[in-house]
Amino acid sequence: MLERNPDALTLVVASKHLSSWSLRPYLALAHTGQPFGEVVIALGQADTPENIRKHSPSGKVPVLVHGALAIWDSLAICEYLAEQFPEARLWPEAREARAWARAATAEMHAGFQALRANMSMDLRNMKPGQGRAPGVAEDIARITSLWTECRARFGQGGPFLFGAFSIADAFYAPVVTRFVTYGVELDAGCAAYRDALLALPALQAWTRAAQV
Ligand SMILES: N[C@@H](CCC(=O)N[C@@H](CS)C(=O)NCC(=O)O)C(=O)O
Repeated sequence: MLERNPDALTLVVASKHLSSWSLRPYLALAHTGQPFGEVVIALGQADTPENIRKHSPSGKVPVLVHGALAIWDSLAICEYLAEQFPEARLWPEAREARAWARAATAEMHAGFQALRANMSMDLRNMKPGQGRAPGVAEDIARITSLWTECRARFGQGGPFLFGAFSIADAFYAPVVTRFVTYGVELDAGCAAYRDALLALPALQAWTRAAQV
């Protein structure tokens, strides 16, 4: 059982080299600066479903455990963190930017099936040129045009989609690592955004931990 201290935060994640869903709330939680514990469940083992079910009613991770409360689903976790730790400014402050950030995040949460199916996150291998199945080029084109538009409209205050780091960046971080793994070439603006995300200490720590 996890600790039931009402203030303790524990993020239950799956194998760090593979679980794009887990990386997203990890980055958001790291951004809050709150101390938190982690439980890592290995994917693809005989006891994986059983281990996940100990923490998650949906049978999927990530799950954030906050005291007696368990929150499943990466987006619900990020929304909860934004509410609990408003000083972390996980959503942009300006109304229009916040609406766009939520739409961009929802688009990632619900979409880009071809990219997900054919370029799954893999932080241990380089696979340049692989994964170019039908629909993938269209997903990449939509993502890069969205990044370009967010940066042009809202990116003046920093290197991320809405200037400062936000939940939208947490959601696109696994796309950035896929673009590296599968050797997807980017124009200068998108490459600068990719490199800003890759330089995030929390993403670097996750990637290091994913190697073992
Ligand atoms: N919509 C969920 C998806 C979570 C998900 O698919 N998690 C995968 C790990 S990357 C999982 O738990 N897979 C275990 C299984 O399906 O047995 C979220 O956003 O958290």
